[in-house]
Amino acid sequence: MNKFAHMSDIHLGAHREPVLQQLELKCFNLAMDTCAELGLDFVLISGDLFHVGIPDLGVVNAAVKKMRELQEEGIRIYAIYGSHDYNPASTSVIDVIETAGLLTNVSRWRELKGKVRLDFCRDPKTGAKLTGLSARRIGLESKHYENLEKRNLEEEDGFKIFAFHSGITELKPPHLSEMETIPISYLPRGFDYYAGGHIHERGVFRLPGYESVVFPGPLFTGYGGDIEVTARGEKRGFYVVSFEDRVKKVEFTQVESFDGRYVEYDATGKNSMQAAKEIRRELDRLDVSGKVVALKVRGELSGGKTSDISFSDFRTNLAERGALHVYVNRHALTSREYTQIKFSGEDTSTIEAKSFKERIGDVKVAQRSLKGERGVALAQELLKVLRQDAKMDESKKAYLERLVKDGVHVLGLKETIDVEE
Ligand SMILES: [Mn+2]
Repeated sequence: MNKFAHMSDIHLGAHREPVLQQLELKCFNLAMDTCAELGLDFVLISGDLFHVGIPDLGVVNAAVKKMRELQEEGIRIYAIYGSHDYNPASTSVIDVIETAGLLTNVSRWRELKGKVRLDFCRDPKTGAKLTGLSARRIGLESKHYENLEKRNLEEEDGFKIFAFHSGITELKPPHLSEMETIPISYLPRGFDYYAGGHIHERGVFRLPGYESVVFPGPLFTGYGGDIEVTARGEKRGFYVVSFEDRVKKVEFTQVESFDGRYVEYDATGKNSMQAAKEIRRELDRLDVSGKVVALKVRGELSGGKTSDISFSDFRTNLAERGALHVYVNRHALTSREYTQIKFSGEDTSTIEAKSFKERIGDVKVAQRSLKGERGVALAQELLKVLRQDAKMDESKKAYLERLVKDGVHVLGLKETIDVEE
C-alpha cells in the first residue's frame, strides 16, 4: 500500500520567543521523524511551511537539515506556497529549497490564451499525480481559479491529488466569517484527494464531486490563537493517506507539540480588583511546570480599568513556577467605566479585519480596488507587508526598499514603477 503524509500551516519562524522557537523546531523534526518511521512514500505540504517568504536563516538552516535527512531516507517532499511564504515581489525561501533539490513545488502553472493551465507532477515512486494552486495575493488567487482550465485536469487518469491553500466557502466555520474563501466549484472535480491548507482547523470533508477534502490544520502554531487552542487540548499533527488506485484510508497522526494549560476567565460584572484576585487564584491551582499556559480573559468589568489587572505579574509568577511560556489573550476584555478598546474579537487578524471594515466607508477615492471588501483585503495585505521585520544583516536602506517594493506590488502599481525605471 502506498502512503503519504499531508500536512500544512507549519509556519516555521513564526515565533520570537526562544522557547517557542525551540518547541516549533522540535515539533517539525518530530513530524519528519514520524514520516520516516512510518515508512511513507512522500510528504505533501499544502502551504505555509514558513511563516514569511524570507525567514531567518537559522530557521531555514534547521529545517533544510531535517528535510535533507528525510530525502536521504528516500522520502520526497512536495509543496505549494501558502499565503505566508509566498512573496509577491521577490524570491521565496520555497524557491531556494526547490532549487537545492529538497522539495518540489507542484503548482506548475502558466498562462495560455487568458487561461491558467496547470501541469501534473508525477511521483516516481507511487505514480501519484500531483498538482495544485499556490496561494496568491487575495483577489489574484480568485482570478486564477476563475480562469483555471479544468478539462485537462479532470480528464487525466490515475491517482490524482490537488493541493490548495484557500478556505472553501461551503466548509467555512462560522467563527471565520471574515475570511475570504473560494467556492468548491473553483477546483477541478474528480480528484482522489484534495489537500487543503490555510484553515487552521483540522477536518476531513466530502462534498458532491469532491471526495476527501482535507485540512490538517497547523502542525505547531502559526498565530497566538493556535497556542490557545492547543493549550485547550486540541491535538496537532498531520494526515497519513493510504492509497492504491483510490484512497483507502485517511488517518490523523498526532505530533506532540507541547503540554498546555488553559484558563478562561469571564470578568463580566466583576470589578478589576476582584477579577485580578480570582484570576490569580485560578492560576495558583495549576501545575504549570514545563507547560505552556494560555490565559484568556474576556467580558466587561463593572468597575476599574482593564489595566488594573497586572498581567505582567501573572507572567512573572507563572515563569517562577516553571511555566515554559505564557500566552495572554485579553482582546475581549473591556470595562464599563473606561471603554478604551473599540473593537473586540478573538484574535488580532479578526480585530484588524473588523477595524478596516468599519472605516472603509471613509475612503473617498475613484479606484474601486481601494473600496469595499476589496479595499479591506488590500489593506490587510499591505499591513502584512509593512509588518515584516528587517532581516539579519539587512541594511536599513535595503529593508525600506524591500518594503516599498512589496507594498507597491500589493497595490498593483508594479507596471507604473517599471515604466519609471
Ligand atoms: Mn497558515
